[in-house]
Amino acid sequence: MAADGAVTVSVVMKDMRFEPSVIEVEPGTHVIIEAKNADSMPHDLVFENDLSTDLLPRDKSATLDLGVIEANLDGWCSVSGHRAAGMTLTIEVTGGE
Ligand SMILES: [Cu+2]
Repeated sequence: MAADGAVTVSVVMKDMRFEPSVIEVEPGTHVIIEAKNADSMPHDLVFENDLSTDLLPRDKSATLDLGVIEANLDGWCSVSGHRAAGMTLTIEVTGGE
């Protein structure tokens, strides 16, 4: 954990999946995603709040600061067909209290 309590989560893009595909956090958690593409094709990571990584070629990484998470947040790969194929990532807020 960083000084402000930020949690950095490593996510790997591989075989048309995000691993992990669900990240559970307590409400109010500052989440930073470190995404790495370990697949042979390019991928990106886009969230419903419009935050996104660049399109990442193989072996490239990107850091995405999602800020403080208070509610579930859906993400996906915006490359055509990938979301439908299951390339999704959900930040899931747990009970917390
Ligand atoms: Cu993709």
